[in-house]
Order: sequence, then C-alpha cells, then structure tokens
Amino acid sequence: MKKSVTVVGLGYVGLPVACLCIEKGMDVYGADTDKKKISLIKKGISPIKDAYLNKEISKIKNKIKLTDDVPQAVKNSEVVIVCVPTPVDNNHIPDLKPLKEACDSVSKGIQKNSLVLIESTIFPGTIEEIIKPILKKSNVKFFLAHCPERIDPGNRKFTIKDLPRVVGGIDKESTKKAAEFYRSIIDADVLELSSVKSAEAAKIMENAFRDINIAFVNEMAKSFGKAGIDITEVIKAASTKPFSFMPHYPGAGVGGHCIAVDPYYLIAKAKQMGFNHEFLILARKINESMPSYTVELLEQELKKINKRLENAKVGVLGLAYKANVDDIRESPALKIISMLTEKKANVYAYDPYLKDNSNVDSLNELLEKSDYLILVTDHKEFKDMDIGKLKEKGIKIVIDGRNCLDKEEIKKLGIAYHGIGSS
Ligand code: SAJ
Repeated sequence: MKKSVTVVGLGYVGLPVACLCIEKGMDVYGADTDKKKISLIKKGISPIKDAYLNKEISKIKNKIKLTDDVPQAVKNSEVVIVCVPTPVDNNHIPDLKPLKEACDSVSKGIQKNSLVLIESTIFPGTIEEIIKPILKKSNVKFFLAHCPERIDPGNRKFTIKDLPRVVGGIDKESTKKAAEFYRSIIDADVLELSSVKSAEAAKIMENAFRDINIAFVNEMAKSFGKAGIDITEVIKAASTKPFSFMPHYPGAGVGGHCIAVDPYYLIAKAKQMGFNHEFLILARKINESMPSYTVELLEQELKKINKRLENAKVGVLGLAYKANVDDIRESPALKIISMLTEKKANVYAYDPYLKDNSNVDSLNELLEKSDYLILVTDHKEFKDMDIGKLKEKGIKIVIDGRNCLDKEEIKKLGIAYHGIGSS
C-alpha cells in the first residue's frame, strides 16, 4: 500500500523532500499558501533557481498533488512533513507565526496514528511547549518528531539524499517511526536521539558554530587589515595544518535564512531560561558590523582621492546572500545599499540571479554607470569578469567584499583595491 505524505511548505526544504518521496513511490500532497509557487510547480518550473530542483520538478509535476488546503491533504496522509520558514523579526526575535499556522492547519485534518515531522529550524523546547499543544487540539493520537533540515542551497555535492540526518521524537515510538521514515527515503545515516530537545539543539549548534567561526575570521580580518597582513594568505597558511583548523572566510557580511538567523533562536530561548549567550551575541554583532565596515573601506579609499560618498557613482555587485543562488534574505547587500543611499551616493546594483531586484540590466551597464565598485556576492559571473573592462569603463576603486577578485591584476591597472583584510 503506497505511503501517503503531505509536505507543508514547498520552499528550498519542502520541494526536495517532496521530490524524494515521489521518487520513492509515495503518494505526495504538496501544500503551500503561495498560489504563484503552486502554479509554477504545476508547469514544471521550480520557484527556486536551482539546477537540481529544476530537473526534479519537471519529473514530478504530474505526480505531486498540489493544494493550498492543508487539512484536506493531511486527512489523506499518514506522514506530514512541515517545512515552513522560521524567521526572526527586525529585532531578531524568533517569529514562529508561519510554523504555528501550519501546525494549526495540520491539527484540523490529522488522522489517528499519523506521523508529524517538523523540519523547520526551531529552538529547544518548541516541539513540546508549542507544537504538541497545537496538534493535540485534533484529539487524536499522533507521533511527533523533529528532523532538522540540512539542505545547503546550491550544493551539488551534498543533496538531500546523501545528507546524514538526526531525529528526536516526543516519545520513543515517535523517534523510531521518524527514523524509519527517513531511512526509507535517504541513503545516508539517520541518528536517533534520546530527546526531541537534542534534535532541536543539534541544528542550532551546527549553525551557531558556523556563525562564530565566520565572526572569528571577520575580526581577524579587521585586525590584519590594520597591520597590512593579507588574511587570505594567512588562512591558506593555517589551512596547511591537516587537523583542528577549519577555514572560514571574511566577507561583507553574513546573510541567509540559516546562519544569520538560527543563533537568535537559541539566544532568545536561553534568555527565557536565564542564560545570556554573550559569545553568540558578540559573534552576531561582529558579523552584523561587516556591511558598514565594507562601506567604510570605500570611504577611506575615496578620502585618499579627496572624494566623498555624496553623489559618488557606486556599483554594487551582487544582491543574493551567497554565491550562485537567487535568495536575497538577510543579504548584506541590502544593508550596504541602504547605507550608501543614506550617504547620498548614486547606487547601481546588479545581480544575475536577481534581475528584478537589480536597477541596471547587466554587469556592463553597471560598469558604464559606476566609478567605484563594491563586490558583495561572489557569483561566478563576477569572479570570471574581464578585469581589463574595469579600466576601460573608468572604474577607480574596487572594494572586494569576498576577496574573490585578482587584486594584483586590478592594482596593475592603476585601480585602487581593498578586500576584507586583504589589500
Ligand atoms: N559566509 C562568510 N564566510 C564563510 C562562509 C559563509 O562570510 O566562511 C557568509 C556567506 O557569504 C553567506 C552566509 O555567511 O552570506 C551564510 O553562508 P553559508 O555558506 O553558511 O550558507 P547557508 O546560509 O545556505 O548555510 C547552509 C546551512 N545549511 C543548513 O542550515 C541546513 C549551513 O548549516 C551550512 O553549513 C552551509 O549551508 C554550508 O556549509 O554551505
């Protein structure tokens, strides 16, 4: 008998899991409130620019049962996988509204003995204190577990199938059923944890670990920048040590819906429990300082040629939060653009993955209109661009927010160059 699954939330997490369940022969309902997203998938187009998803969506478009009616879909499913966003608001306070609404809809259709799996990133305690009471409104027995998503957008090496997972349930049976389910769809190991809190904490730890390591190199970059030491070379040197050093790279800022967000989930919950995560808070502060640090680098270079940002023509290369994706969430580019605008610069922004958000149509047009550049996102198109064109178009200063351009070539052309901890 075909297992029937409802995936709630068809974003960069829900879509791959829906595709995988269909590939494994399951009957899959894909539920999302975004009608635009639903109609794109119906046409076999991925709402997210991703090579893997584009391929997969065209394969499943006639098999997935698309709907915006979650209770109805859940009524016909033994397994419900919730993959909705868990953002923070402008004050970095966790916003569980999308997750609570999704679980409320699930509670209206959940069947006896259904397995509910929460993949969204949450703080320890969310499942038992918030999600379980919502689902209990259904008055049926259900199994409930957390299996934190581990999708790395754009990563072709580790796709959903080969990423190890961890699961933790509200009881042993929930953990077992969750592990059984994931073992039936992925090839990698599934680790069963002793509690749902451990599963909630594991994901937060993974991403907070990355955030503090990035903050570490960002602080080192600021320090080495003062001492004229090139941090890119120092990281290369430290990386020759075959153990216990893990390279991370300084940049114009930390964006995205994971690293820039997840630490705040733990900070908020720990505060409620009377613990102040001063280290995680400091790391966030350092990473959030990088956009203004990057703008200051341009101001320092302008000062050397007796110029100011006011009326300066500044080209911003990249809007996406990281290379070769079309996701703008929490992108440092947005902060840099608002700072430049505040200082009355004329800003030209171009991102090949986000043309609707760009205010020029091409890299060429940006170079035509700009005198100074800030590279924020190391998209392949920018890394491969012909440096000679910068000279040709009269670019005078390049601030390389990802230390990804050939600085010697740029300087040879008489163009001022400054990277993040590299000049
Ligand atoms: N960044 C740096 N320096 C670095 C690495 C990243 O400044 O050394 C910046 C990026 O430019 C970006 C932000 O940090 O603005 C986040 O980059 P990311 O590479 O961590 O990308 P994410 O946000 O897509 O993180 C995902 C996460 N996956 C999940 O949460 C399931 C994260 O756990 C992975 O470690 C990460 O991908 C990865 O390793 O690529």
